[in-house]
Formats: sequence, structure tokens, C-alpha cells
Amino acid sequence: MKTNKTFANIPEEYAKLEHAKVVLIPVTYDETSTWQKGADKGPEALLKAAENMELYDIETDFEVYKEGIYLAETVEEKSSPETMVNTVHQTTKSYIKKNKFVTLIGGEHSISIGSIRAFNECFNNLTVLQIDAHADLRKEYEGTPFNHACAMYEANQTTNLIQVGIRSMDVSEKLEMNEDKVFFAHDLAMNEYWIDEVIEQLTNNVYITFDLDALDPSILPSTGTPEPGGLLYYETLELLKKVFEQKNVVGFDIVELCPNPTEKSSDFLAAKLYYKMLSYKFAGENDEDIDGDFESEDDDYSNKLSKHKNHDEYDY
Ligand SMILES: [Mn+2]
Repeated sequence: MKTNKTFANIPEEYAKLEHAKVVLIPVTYDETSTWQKGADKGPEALLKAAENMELYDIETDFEVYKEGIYLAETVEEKSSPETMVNTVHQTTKSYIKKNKFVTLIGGEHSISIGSIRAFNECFNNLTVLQIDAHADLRKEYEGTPFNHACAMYEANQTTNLIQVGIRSMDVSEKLEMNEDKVFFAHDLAMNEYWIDEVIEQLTNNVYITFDLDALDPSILPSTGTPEPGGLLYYETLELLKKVFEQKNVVGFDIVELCPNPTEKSSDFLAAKLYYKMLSYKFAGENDEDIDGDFESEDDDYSNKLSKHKNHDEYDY
């Protein structure tokens, strides 16, 4: 998919890389999914739906596209799961080093292995907030550690992994799982304080990996493995809003949209969710500047970018 279009048909002046604060990388990979295929069509469906969105966000009273959103070239690499992960890793890292807020849309969940690796190399004390129906903690599945069922194994080893919405897993994954850091769907349903309990587990630098199957199939049926008992829209937004307000979200991905030709509301939800997360990120950032409480979090805000910048100066 090579496109000259801008994200959501925003004017060219807001879509150029030099001025854009946001970079969006579509990744069309779907080679290891085990049930319904089609997540490779996810980015195209999300982008198409986005063209029909209204770009003023009522809740934040903000037009986030004016911060600039650059639609990067789609990653189509699929010669092997490993080369796909490496390509996503390098592409993500190259835009982080340009000081962009990097976001990705999939594609199946294994694309996140590469993006998380890049963010973990660039930001200190990284939390990965995984919103998902599945634990995805297998070390290897069907002969590869880069299967979507293994998407979080590496993050669990190398970052502070917090899992929210989980309601399907293999018994063997219990061995890998840190029970304090898992918020099962059946527990969320019984606990009105779960959002605050999730926030308490996060370090300041947070990368969000949002598998759309975390959502209830009643609001998002178009995903590879729809699991009953998922998150609903407004509780999801409440969680995200608090995370963006209280933590330094460094980037995110949205994966596993598996479009259905006769059901378009899932595509639209995914596009709105993407845009809403950007609105929370940048509307909140402007508030923080006004409040002046940004400095108190300066220590935690630290990242490893200065190191990379120095390297850049000597490498090129
Ligand atoms: Mn999942």
C-alpha cells in the first residue's frame, strides 16, 4: 500500500514530516495469525475510516491534527516474522530519534515486538501497558518466537509489563505471568477502582499497545479472535485519559483490526480511538505547560534520546 494521501485527508501543511509532532507507521503484517486472517488489511481500513472522521474532538476541545501527523510509508516486509520485527524496530527507532511521537497501526500483534524494542532502547524505566484479551506470553508458538501469541514475551522480560483486559490464555502462561501486574477482565467487572489500580502500577514513561480484541465484540466485532466479556468504550476512554494525564505516554500502537466488508463500525471505532489517543496526548500536554507542573516530573521524563543524538552527530 503506497499512498500519497495524508492521514484523514488533513491539509498538506499539517502532514509534512519536518513539522509534524506525530508519525504514524502502518504495518500490514498478518502471517502468523491462527484463526481469521485479514489483519493485513487493518491499516487500510482504519485509514479509510479516518477520512470520514470529523477532526474536532469535543471532549478535549482540540484539533490535534494541527500538531501535525505524518503518515509514514507502510511497512510491508513479510519475508519472515523476524525480518518484519527487525524492520519495524529500525523504522520506529529512526522516527523516535527525530523526536517524533511515534504511533503504529497493525497488522497482527507481533508487530509490537519491534516497536517495543525500539521504545525500550530510547526511554528509561519503560512500562508497556498492554490492553488485550490475550496474555500473549508464550516464548515460542508454531516454531517462532515472533508469533502473535508471543507478542509480549520479550516485553515481560525487559520492561514493566502491565496487562489489562485479559480473558484468554494457556495454562502454561501462568508461569510467565506476574499476578500483581495483570488485570483480568472478570476482575475488572467486579472492581470499580481498577483504573486507579492500573495507574499505580505504571512507571512514568508508558508505551501503550492496544490490541483491539480487548474491546467487547459487541462494539468491535472485526478482529481475528473476538472474545466475549471485553472492555466497553467509555471505560476504555476513562483509562486512557487518566494514563495520558498522569504519565508520559511515549508512543502507542493499535493492532488486530481484521476488517469485515459488511461491518464498518469496527474500522470507524479503531480510527476514532487512534485520534482520541492523540487528542489526549497533545491537549493534555498543552495543559501541563500552563500548569507548570511539568518540571516536577522531569526526572522520570528522562529518556535516552540525548545519547542517540550524540551518536547521530558522529555517525553521519
Ligand atoms: Mn489479543
